[in-house]
Amino acid sequence: MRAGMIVLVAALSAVLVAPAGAKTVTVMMDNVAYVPVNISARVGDVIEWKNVDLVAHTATARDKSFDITILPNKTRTLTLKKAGEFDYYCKFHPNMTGHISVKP
Ligand SMILES: [Cu+2]
Repeated sequence: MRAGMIVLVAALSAVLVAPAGAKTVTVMMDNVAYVPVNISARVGDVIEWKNVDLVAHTATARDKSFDITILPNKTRTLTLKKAGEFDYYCKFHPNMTGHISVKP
């Protein structure tokens, strides 16, 4: 119970310190593809991958800066911490590729 409260407070704090203007960009994982393939965002923004397929996917950066597994019917998020160009792919379906352009 106490641990649950601490997690909740931490989550609320994270929301409160999010920079003004931060946005969430949604990428669907649909039919073994990222939709859209190319997205652009800014540092502080959140990428939200929504897996609507019946199989698990990953969002794995070529430069290993992130590696997230998204189970079927699940959504996972990543807060962008650094600017740059990030190519990523799914470890289970190497033909499944995407790109995130992150501006400062
Ligand atoms: Cu996949």
